[in-house]
Amino acid sequence: MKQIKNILPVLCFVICVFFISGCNAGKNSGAKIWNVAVIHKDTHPETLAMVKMGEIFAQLTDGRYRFEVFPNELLGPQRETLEQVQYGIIEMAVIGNPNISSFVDGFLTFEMPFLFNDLEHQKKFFETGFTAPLFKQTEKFNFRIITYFTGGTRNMYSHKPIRGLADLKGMKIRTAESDTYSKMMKALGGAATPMSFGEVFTAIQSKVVDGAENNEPSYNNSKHYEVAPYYSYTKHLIVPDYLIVNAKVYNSLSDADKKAFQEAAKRAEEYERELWTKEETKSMEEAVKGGAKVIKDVDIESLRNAVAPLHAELCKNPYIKKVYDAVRETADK
Ligand code: BDP
Repeated sequence: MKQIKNILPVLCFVICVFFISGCNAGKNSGAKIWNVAVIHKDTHPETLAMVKMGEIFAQLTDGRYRFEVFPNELLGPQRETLEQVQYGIIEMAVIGNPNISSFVDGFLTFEMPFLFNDLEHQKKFFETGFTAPLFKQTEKFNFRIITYFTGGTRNMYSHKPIRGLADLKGMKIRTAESDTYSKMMKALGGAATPMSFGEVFTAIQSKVVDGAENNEPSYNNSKHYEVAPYYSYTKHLIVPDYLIVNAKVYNSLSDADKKAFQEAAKRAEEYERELWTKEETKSMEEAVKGGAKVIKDVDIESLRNAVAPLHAELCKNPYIKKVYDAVRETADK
């Protein structure tokens, strides 16, 4: 049994390689193909941004490179696609903060609830360039972070409304796999059940959890409103996603091509943000048509107060504190 467990990831990689080369067969016009994994569907801002980045990079390099974007968890959950990038099986992926913070502590700061005031604050902070040395620290793990993508604001959803702290008592809420989220849910009086994104619908449906938390596009695209119709604006997390690339692959680029790649990434980042707000609105409209009920009168202060000690606890780590202070310095007073 243990042996089967050990060879499973290897088998998955082999299947992925066959799958990818099968998809690329016949399409190669001399361009180098870079494969990109995104867990979201083809119309999600992150997927569209990666398609756009591929077009710009191709343009800037006279068609010497082409991106093949695989949406919908086709290449597996984020943790697996991150490993595929590390091993050079695929070139790039869009990965959530919790998978990165397991390598570099400083990223844990971004998992603190109520850290950023809003998406404008998040943008302002990332524009300072403060994260450049933080991003650099992942290179020793064979991947490089090129840019961040906004992952919107996350809200809780369940079979019942959540209007404040009292409603969360004893609730089991699915979160992404992060210790910080487990501590957050505990501080809120509930419990976190960590699992990968693709497992959430069934977990709510089969009552393994009472609900989950995510931004509007993920709530709508995964049809979570069918099993958790109350979407409550708790606004507890604003967490970035990142575009990562295999370090060797990136370093193999000439200086001019690196510049083109960075330029294409910058434009993709702006494009994703541009699409985001419209996508939030459209997603909620669709979810409401599908039966979702929007709860706006949430006592956010009761949640903010309950998780305040978590900030102090995490800031005991000097590096996390340094990132935390930099984030708070960019907040509108
Ligand atoms: C999505 C994020 C993705 C997370 C996912 C989740 O874009 O990075 O992995 O939520 O909750 O909104 O697992």
